[in-house]
Amino acid sequence: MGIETRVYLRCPKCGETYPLDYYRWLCPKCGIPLEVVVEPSSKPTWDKWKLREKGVWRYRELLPPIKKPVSLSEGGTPLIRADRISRNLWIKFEGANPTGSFKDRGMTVGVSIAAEAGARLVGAASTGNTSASLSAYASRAGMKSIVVLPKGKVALGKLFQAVLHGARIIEINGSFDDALAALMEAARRGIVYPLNSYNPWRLEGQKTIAYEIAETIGVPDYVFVPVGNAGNISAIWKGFKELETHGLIDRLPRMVGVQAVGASPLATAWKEGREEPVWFENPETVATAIRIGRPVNWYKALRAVEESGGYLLSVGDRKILGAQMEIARKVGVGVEPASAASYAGYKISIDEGLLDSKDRVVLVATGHALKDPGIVELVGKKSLVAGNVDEAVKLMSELSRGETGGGESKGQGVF
Ligand code: AN7
Repeated sequence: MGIETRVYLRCPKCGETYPLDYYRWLCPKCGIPLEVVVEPSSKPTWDKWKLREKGVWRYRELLPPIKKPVSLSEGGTPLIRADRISRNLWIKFEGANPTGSFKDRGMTVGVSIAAEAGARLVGAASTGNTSASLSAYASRAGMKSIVVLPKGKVALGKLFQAVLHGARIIEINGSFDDALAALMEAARRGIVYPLNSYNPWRLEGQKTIAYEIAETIGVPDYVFVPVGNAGNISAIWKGFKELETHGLIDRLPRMVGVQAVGASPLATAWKEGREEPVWFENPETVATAIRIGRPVNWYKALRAVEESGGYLLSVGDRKILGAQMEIARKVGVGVEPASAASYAGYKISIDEGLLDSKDRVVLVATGHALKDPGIVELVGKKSLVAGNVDEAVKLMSELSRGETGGGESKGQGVF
């Protein structure tokens, strides 16, 4: 049946290519993660894609060919216009994925590849979301999973998911970067098939974020992405470039990467005009998902930002929490702190004149608010206590008149 899709690996730095190999992650010359190249056997077209069900596999011409994907119907997430903030602002709500984060897009491809590679035990180091996603997809595939987590630093919702789906959990006294070092050593010894950011296959699923944005509203002027290991921003940029290569779009967006101040190896390098990251040995931020000091995909990410004409910046924890609350209250979308970093970065960009209100901007909201319920006190929990039904009714009456201070307006009814 005609020509087959061609899949091989390429070093993003030196350009050297390598034949398809599920166990090769790094360029032997440059020591950085390789990227996957998919040369489709049939021409991808929007018309063809639009006839299919929404989700990652709708775009299968540009994905590694997999006969029977391990899938939970990931992708196809809402792109919500944030009218109450700006008519030119959209939020790509990745919290709507099966396990509540964009990681599912990568994991459907990654676990499918692990199955093709004959793996029975898959593993990942994680700040939380990767472990939640990996454990769910491993269960779906009938595989076992091991996750290595920085002890005491993973948000409760994510830890619960890993427990629920039956992952073997190792909590390491150290940072995410230590967890990753351990996992990759186990992978080198053949103990476990690694589905970490070193593994280029997951990024193939994540690039579909770009396809969905372009399909829904065309190409925006800017895409804001929270950056940890820097895989996602690289994947989204790869996605847009592929659409251009195949004649499906005729321009490209600028990519903006947002890090937390306490974990900003790339944003710091950008600010200081350096070509390599400034490693953070003790990263710290309320946005635990992006509490990463040595981002594995730094090279791809810096190139994505540079090539696209975008920039990197960092935002403080207070701004992240404020942004989280504002999206929740002005848009109705609940996101976890790391995801709110993109909105915090957007606000700073508007204030500093880096963006114009006419620019069309998409914020990638990477994970669901329910992932991290532990910060309820930080967000400022406000509730009133009623001893019985009558008291509760009385409190509501007072609230409606703005008398108890719980309502937004003072002295007026809420309605
Ligand atoms: C909500 O789960 O790295 O820059 O181990 O969970 O591609 O790393 C999570 C990352 C942004 C950063 N937002 O993405 C993990 C992990 C959320 C995240 C990121 C993560 P990358």
